[in-house]
Amino acid sequence: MPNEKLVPVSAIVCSFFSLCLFASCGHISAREADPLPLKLWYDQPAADWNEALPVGNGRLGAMVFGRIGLERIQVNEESLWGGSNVNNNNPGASENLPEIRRLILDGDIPKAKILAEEHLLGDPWVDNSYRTLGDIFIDFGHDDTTAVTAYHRELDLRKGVASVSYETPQGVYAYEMFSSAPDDVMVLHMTTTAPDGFQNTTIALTRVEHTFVDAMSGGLTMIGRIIDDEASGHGPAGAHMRFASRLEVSGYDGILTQNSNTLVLNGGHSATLLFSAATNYDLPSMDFDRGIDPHQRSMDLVAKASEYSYQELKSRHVDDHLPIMDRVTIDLGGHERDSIPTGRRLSELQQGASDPALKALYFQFGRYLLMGSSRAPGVLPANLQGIWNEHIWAPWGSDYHVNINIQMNYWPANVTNLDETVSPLGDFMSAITVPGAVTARDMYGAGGWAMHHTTDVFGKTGVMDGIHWGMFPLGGAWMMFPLYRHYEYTLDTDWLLNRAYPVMRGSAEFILDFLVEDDEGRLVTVPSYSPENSYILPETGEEYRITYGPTMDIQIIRELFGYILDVADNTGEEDAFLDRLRSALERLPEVRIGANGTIMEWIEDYDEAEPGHRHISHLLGLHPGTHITRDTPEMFEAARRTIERRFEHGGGHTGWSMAWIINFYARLLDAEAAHHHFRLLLEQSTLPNLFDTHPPFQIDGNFGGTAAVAEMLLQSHLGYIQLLPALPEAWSTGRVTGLKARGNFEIDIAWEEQQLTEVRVISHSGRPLTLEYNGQRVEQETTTGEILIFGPGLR
Ligand code: FUC
Repeated sequence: MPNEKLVPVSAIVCSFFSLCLFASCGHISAREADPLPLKLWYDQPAADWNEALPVGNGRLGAMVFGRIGLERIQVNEESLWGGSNVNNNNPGASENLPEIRRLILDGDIPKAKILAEEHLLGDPWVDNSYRTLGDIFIDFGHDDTTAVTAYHRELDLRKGVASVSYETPQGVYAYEMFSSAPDDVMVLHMTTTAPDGFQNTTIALTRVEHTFVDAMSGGLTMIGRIIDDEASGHGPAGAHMRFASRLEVSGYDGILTQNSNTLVLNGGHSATLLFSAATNYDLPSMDFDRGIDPHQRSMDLVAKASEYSYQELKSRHVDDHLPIMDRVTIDLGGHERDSIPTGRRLSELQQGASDPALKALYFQFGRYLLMGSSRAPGVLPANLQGIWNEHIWAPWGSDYHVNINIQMNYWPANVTNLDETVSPLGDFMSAITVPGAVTARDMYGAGGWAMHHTTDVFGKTGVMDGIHWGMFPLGGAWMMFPLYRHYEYTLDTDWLLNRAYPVMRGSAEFILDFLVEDDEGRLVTVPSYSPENSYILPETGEEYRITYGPTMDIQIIRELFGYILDVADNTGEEDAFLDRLRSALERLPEVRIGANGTIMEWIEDYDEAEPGHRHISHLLGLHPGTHITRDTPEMFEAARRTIERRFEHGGGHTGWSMAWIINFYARLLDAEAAHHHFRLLLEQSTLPNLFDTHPPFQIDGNFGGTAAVAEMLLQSHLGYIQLLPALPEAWSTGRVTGLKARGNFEIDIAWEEQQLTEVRVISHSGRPLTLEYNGQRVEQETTTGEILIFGPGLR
């Protein structure tokens, strides 16, 4: 608990602060203000999945449609995957690697590509998908669904509750649903005021494949097993993961009938459905485990939850969820539009309406989605769709792409005060080091561990999807950024030394062994690529991706080695490994500016096959990296030019790409460009339920957009805290509370007419604090738990 004693930085600050508290003016610290309602709401049922509303507890997710008559609730369990644990390292890799390297370094790219396809590409070829668990259907048995009035559907982000209500000639029907982390079940509570209560309300649980559903003991039980057949061409055939789910009716005051695979309610005015599910997936082994009984697990979870009344379950859920959401509040003004249904509001924004409050809602929705897809009771990190997926074969398998996407998922985690969401990522990356060590050894003859551009829950670390997409041996090294960042924000040394550091060090060990000398004596990565752009090979005019020493690799290595050396500085550790890191750093190629004034994407100044490409990998040093800053003015300017060139050729066309661009502009301290592109993210790449669209739905853009808002208001990557570094005119008056800065500081900021009026800092670490605002700086010693308040001009 922070020490609530206010430390008077100056008498003026204190009197300013107390004045504001009572005057309830724009300066007021939001900690004392009433929380704003945070709701997505609609006056119509969801027409399709992209209009349905998500609930999630990190493991169990649902999309609530709010359909009248026949309601659909699509459900997920985070680990339900097709496929199996397969070693997909090409057995011919290490034998052919020297020749492939020689060809690349000699410039014979066409031949190198042919050999790489033969000997580096994953073997066996495997790809599979995260899969839907199925649907709950509730047929309310209405005679006439057109006679409905007063329809309302909403998602309350603070409470984590989706609800639907409408009136029929018989009475009001209403229900609410949430996914509870403390009880690890999903709960749906429905009521009616119809005098005769529910009439023939039929509940079904379905899934299109590999499942049977039985009604038994007052509930529905689904038992399933994934079967992959030979014909699918997606990897080894066989009966794979087992899964189960259980739906029970509890606290019901009418007559429950059980048919062969449905439940029917007659009479009674309220009923609670409890739902849970499980698979026999085991994260530490990245495999399924015959000893786990998913049926028993889901039965047990539901049985345990049924000991509580609905109100108790709801309180337990809200008491857990709301304080986490409320750690951060944001007010950018413009709340008059809160009374417009969210879908309409978004289309009005798309037609030019100004709506800062919708942007604040989008920011909070990103936090809500990260909480819902990446925390206990779940064990897996958020995938390309978080945990929400209606498909058997999802786009890109709804997997774990690590050439931008899963990294982006975690950009908002610490800065928006959701430290616990990083934990599943830490566990996942620790588990990946086991197959990753086999890949490092068998493909590259290297120590440490490596993975390429994508993986799945079974931890495949060989090259997937083809050489053109997958030749990215530094995917794992980039994934070390969120692990180290978690330490930078929390200063949790247990996390650093016992979880992050061993994984980071293994990644660096791989890199040291993987680097080879080119004919200029530089150390380069080979083979590799710049995700996922092609260059024109000058000699032939053909397009290739496979290359050596692409700029992104060099920037990744500088960051990762820098983290490890920082840790060594703090722990005083010294060993030969650290010396190897230091000398390798000195021999890396320089990041250079090309003839057209942009940062060179490759080690040669090639023309890009797609100059407007969605990946802008060579700006990693600007964001999320830390090497391109206003202190490197030429690079800073070249970075801006690089983005402009992408736009001149149609860039920024996917949701996540636009989200990255907003972060770039925030780091370039260009408030108006950041804001303009945030608008474009909402205009072009946002679905009616505020999900990001690639297209189709992909959650990374939500997380990247959320991180970008934080980045506009607060940055701390340079060793000090920049306040309102990219505050746009459109957000001229506002406040934010509870953002986190590196060094374990918690920050509230209020501003008016684009000028900082108040900043309040809680020092959780007791470390020295440096704040910067508009060219002014203040440096201050702090003690743990101290609260510091500064007014305009940081006085
Ligand atoms: C990367 C991107 C694609 C897509 C996929 C899931 O490979 O290039 O645009 O987002 O991940």
